[in-house]
Amino acid sequence: MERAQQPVPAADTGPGEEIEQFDVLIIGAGVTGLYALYRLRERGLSVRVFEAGSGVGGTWYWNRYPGARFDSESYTYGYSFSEELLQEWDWQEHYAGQPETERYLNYMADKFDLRRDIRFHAHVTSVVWDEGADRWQVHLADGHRAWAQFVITAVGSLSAYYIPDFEGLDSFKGVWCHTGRWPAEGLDLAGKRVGVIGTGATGVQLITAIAKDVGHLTVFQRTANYCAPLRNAPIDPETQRQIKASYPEIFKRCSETAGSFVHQFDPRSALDVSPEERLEQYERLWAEPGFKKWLANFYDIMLPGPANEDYAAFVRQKIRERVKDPVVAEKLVPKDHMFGSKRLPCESGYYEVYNQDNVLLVDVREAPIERITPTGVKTRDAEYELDVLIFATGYDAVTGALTRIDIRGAGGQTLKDKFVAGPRTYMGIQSVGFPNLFTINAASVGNFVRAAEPLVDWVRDCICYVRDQQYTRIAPTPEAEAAWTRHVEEAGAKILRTQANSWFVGANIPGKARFLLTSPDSAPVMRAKRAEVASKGYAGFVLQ
Ligand code: NA7
Repeated sequence: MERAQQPVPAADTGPGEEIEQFDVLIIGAGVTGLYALYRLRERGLSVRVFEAGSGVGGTWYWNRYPGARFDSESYTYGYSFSEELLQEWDWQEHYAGQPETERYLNYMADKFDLRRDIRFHAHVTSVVWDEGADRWQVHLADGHRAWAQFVITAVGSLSAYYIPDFEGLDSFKGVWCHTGRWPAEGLDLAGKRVGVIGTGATGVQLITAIAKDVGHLTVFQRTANYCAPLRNAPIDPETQRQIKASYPEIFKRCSETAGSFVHQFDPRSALDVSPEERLEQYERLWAEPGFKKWLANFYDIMLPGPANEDYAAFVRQKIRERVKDPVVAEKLVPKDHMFGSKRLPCESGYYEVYNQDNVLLVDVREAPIERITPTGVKTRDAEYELDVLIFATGYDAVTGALTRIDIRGAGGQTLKDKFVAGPRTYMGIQSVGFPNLFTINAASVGNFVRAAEPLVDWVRDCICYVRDQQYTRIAPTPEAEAAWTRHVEEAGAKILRTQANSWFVGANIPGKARFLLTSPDSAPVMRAKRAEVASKGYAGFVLQ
């Protein structure tokens, strides 16, 4: 049973203004927001989603750049909650491209009639706690307002796009865009002089996809990445049948791994086998699709130390073999960070792009970008004429999407101020002083939908518990938050992810405090911790 949504006149409303009131407001209609809407509505709560875009999909709505695709296996990424949805949807490729994923999310939204509770073009500017009433007031850029007892920020962990503050961008006479805001109508790149800044997972996909069509491509690379072949392929009918028959096993396998991917590490150390056997395994996995070569390999290639360095040397050699010009090859070989300390981009012909005559690699660590000019990009050493400039420069990850909204909690404190030295939360989910605000975008990582489903289920159960027990608010205790923050720092210091300068630790954004932005714990450990907290009546939280 759904409760009717009652517009309620408020003390601070203008004449005739009615503010909608909901039990739960969700910000964002991406994979997490859609699922949260479905699950909360199922429990009879009145729910509204505010989505800035004109359609559903979040990351898969905004990232329309050529080459955008999964590097998780498509059938591990879909929702697991509906057997009907699983059986109805035929993934076309092992690693689906953006258009297919956006279609899938639209199909899901339509199948479960989610759109009637989503307000599109709804850009949330502020979220303000009303102390006396124990509810949030949410403001949109168009002046619309709503109240909700609970707010869920399903705003994504990589959605606040980042464009470096280069001098002169305003003067550029060509066309420019960020990959995370690729125009829906597309960009005509045929025959054009195109520049791409950034060679992370996004840049690698984009560069590979456009290199053949553009007239000339200049790639501005600051840090070379370890990249591995994706080896994508269409899903044939027999494989499709097998996938559909084995979803329970697929999801069970995913639920047992650290990042909710389908691959299990080899429990052996790379150093416990002979060099021949080690190389045989490296080569065998290298020939396989997706993340297997990384996540199904000897477990200790993902720990700082000699096994990691041995595998890094193998990958570096793979890069050298594919690039004809040895000088260019050396520029593409990463030397300043450990394999796996950054996200591994999967590619489909990336390195061969640099064998094309129309492609130039510019090392901007050697000769930094000085400014954007009306006609292109000027580095310390040269000027590059461009018709189109594309920023594949990443995101103000996890916290950026929160701090770009004016979120004001109890006593008027802003979340931005509170997070100035890094996120201060309990399990990523809530922060002291911000009752009933579930920052779930700060608590989900890995194979995204696999991680998001159990997290959303936990939040839904928590909200229902608070209401069923006749409480009006829930927030962490200061002690629980401090202990979690310490845990992130201490446990985080030991993992590979914190060893490189990447978005995982906020190092890609000038001035951002260095702090691990994802949980240092594996997905199974996080699920167990959350389950224990719930089983103890939400231990570590204050319910009032
Ligand atoms: P990433 O992985 O943050 O990559 C951003 C890229 O942009 C990276 O190569 C950066 O170089 C480069 N960058 C950023 N700022 C500059 C400046 N000022 N000058 C030159 N180059 C710059 O973002 P992606 O979008 O590729 O991937 C994000 C996630 O999306 C990824 O992890 C997947 O999970 C999907 P740097 O390495 O910092 O030297």
